[in-house]
Amino acid sequence: MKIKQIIAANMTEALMQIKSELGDDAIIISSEKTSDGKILVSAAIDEQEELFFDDKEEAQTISPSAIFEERHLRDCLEYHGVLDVVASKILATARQESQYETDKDEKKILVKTLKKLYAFSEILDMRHPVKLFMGTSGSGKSTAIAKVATQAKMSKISSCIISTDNVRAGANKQLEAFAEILDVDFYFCKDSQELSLKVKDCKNKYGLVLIDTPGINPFIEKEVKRVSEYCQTIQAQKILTMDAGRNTMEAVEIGEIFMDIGAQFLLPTRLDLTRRIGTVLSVAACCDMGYYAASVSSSIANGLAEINQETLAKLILSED
Ligand SMILES: Nc1nc2c(ncn2[C@@H]2O[C@H](COP(=O)(O)OP(=O)(O)OP(=O)(O)O)[C@@H](O)[C@H]2O)c(=O)[nH]1
Ligand SMILES: [Mg+2]
Repeated sequence: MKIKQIIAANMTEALMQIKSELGDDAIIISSEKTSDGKILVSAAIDEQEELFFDDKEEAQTISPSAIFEERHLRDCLEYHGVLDVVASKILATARQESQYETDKDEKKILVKTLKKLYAFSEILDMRHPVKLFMGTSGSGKSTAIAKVATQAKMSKISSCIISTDNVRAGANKQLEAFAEILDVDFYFCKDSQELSLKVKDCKNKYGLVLIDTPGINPFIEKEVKRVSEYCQTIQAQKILTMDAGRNTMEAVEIGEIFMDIGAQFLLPTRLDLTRRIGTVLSVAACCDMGYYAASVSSSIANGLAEINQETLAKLILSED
């Protein structure tokens, strides 16, 4: 990434200089007034292929009067290890949002920013009664499903669990045992045809239909194809479980593979073992996924934690 600082009489002049020196793809990192009333703008150009951020939006609409003290937020994003392109997008959107906030309160601006950038789902969103969970092996699919079934039960919503995992020995036994404890009906489908029929039937009988899929290695085409077939066959809210502590670039690469087969929402797991949420923020942004919920314990009784713009802002700012 190439970074350049420019001092100009006003923002329009600064933007023109940035454009001519760094080109159309430059991203504004910060802007502040100097003691002699000029404007100091830092801009960067990412030499890697940009994942999705279009800074032209900002260049046209940012107002010089909308300066918010963004240093702390920038430090927080760096601490969490958020990918540069995602951090730039968050900061640029925060600058846009700060134009409408008279008190320039960092938390308020961040909450609005996150609301604008990300989609958030409720755990028991009944508009999507069929929920399919996918992810790499051991990423927490079955645990998450058992937690959702528990939460549904507590809210007096009937649910059933369908397993399609015929790969790992004992995988069904474990989930079946959970289902028995929870007093939730459990079914097994060996292929997408069976699954399609079962889902049709279950949709009429239960409030929620929770589908578990085999844990896959996303770099093995044959394994991806298996889950892709399930995704294509049924209409469902498709949720990717992902260990929040994974390496960020690796996680984005994996996220993109799951996005290609239909994953729409991210369910970060093992957040209890993670202090930095750069992976979570980067995967959702780069793979265009909303947040479903977070898993913060291995204990099923603890349920999933809701993720929304407020809880996410709190995590980013590392507030207790
Ligand atoms: N600490 C912690 N452990 C978790 C969490 N979620 C799941 N686990 C643990 O991670 C392990 C794997 O979880 P599973 O739910 O079996 O993962 P899976 O994706 O269904 O695994 P496969 O079916 O083998 O692909 C288990 O030991 C869980 O108890 C979490 O949020 N926090
Ligand atoms: Mg499992």
